[in-house]
Amino acid sequence: MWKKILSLLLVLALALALCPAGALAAETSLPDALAKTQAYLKNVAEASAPEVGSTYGEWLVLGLARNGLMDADFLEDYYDNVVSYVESKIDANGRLHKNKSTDNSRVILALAALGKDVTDVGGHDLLQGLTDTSYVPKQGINGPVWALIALDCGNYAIPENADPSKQVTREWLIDYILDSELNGGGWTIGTQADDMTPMAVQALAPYYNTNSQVKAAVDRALPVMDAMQATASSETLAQIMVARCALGLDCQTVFEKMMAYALPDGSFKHTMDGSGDQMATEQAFYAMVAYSRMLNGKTRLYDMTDVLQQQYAVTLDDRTGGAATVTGISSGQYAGETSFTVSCDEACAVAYSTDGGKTYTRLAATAVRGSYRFTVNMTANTTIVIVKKGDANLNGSVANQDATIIKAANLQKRSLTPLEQVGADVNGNGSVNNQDVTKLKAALLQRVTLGWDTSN
Ligand SMILES: [Ca+2]
Ligand SMILES: [Ca+2]
Repeated sequence: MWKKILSLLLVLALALALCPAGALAAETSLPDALAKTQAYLKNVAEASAPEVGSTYGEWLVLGLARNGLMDADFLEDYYDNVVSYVESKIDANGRLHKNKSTDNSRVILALAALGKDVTDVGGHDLLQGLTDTSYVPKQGINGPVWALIALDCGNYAIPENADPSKQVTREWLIDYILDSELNGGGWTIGTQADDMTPMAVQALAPYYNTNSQVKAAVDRALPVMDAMQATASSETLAQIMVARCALGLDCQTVFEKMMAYALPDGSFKHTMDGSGDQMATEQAFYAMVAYSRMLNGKTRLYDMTDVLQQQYAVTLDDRTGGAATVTGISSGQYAGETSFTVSCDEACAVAYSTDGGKTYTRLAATAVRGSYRFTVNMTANTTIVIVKKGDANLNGSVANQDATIIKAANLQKRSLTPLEQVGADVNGNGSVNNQDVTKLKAALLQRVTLGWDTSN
């Protein structure tokens, strides 16, 4: 109680010293405000680890992670809480809630911000819950808006829906949002433009420069958001800040307005005559993070590819002893959907593994005059391996020894590792048997030429 009165007196003294009223808030710099609110939220999270929920959960974690705090113990505790939550809630369609697809989207955003694999959360793929056009908009425009933000945050490929006629695509989500626009611009979950307006702009921002309908709708929303500011809560101002920053527009004016809701302890009020509010504080914080990221040339608040690039880097493992030249992909780059070309002076096979080498999938190539082109979509840690066809012991050369090894394997006198099987499958039909020995021997006697694995 005394502490509260003392802090109130302190605020009063500062306010009197820095008249006129409001000047205190407006003069707080972004770095100072960020540091103060981060300290406040970190204390909250340290007192009790965040859990899945619309407060004390994903938004808290996302804000801290996007401001660079990635290694606190409570973040690992949060991840454990998410895994337990997912295991207890998720249904056969990958949905965390029977009506609200935003639950999947919100958790995806927080996990992506932490660099976690959203396609394997305790063995569940959270993207799967966002694939059905009859489910995603069940709660209204909120669903498609946050589904698009979540799918784009890691540039994720959308998994297949069981019913192809209900397959969610990015185009479908964009069209849904565009079709929901209010007359005169903006979006709502009620009857007039509300926080859905800046949220829809956040979702559409990545398409602003490439889709003229998106650009027109966003341009209509900008004056709507300006008009909203006069009567906005701190949360609405926070959403407008995130939307403007996503478009690379000035956020200083909105930031200064939002700072009028800041309290000396780093928390934020929801309304001017209210008291510190957790939801308002979390939103104000990530809005400031969005602004700070823009000023520092970092990716958008909801563009987590900067984190995922490090987490889901490709490893390129060339076992051809220098015979292969690879272009379009290199070790350490973010996978996603990637096309690359391999030129090899002998017949080679290209395979990839996403489970640390336990299994390999062979990639079919499209021939491009002397080199071969591959396209693969990778969402988790992926190793791409290039081996010479017939090189069963993976030493970079194809010799009689390899034929002997394959023969021994066929007689079950020797086992082949999954990667050795890629080299040993000389005819590329997916299995290793005597045909491969015969073909390899013929090739060694130069009676046949080994071919590439091609798609035709
Ligand atoms: Ca060999
Ligand atoms: Ca074979």
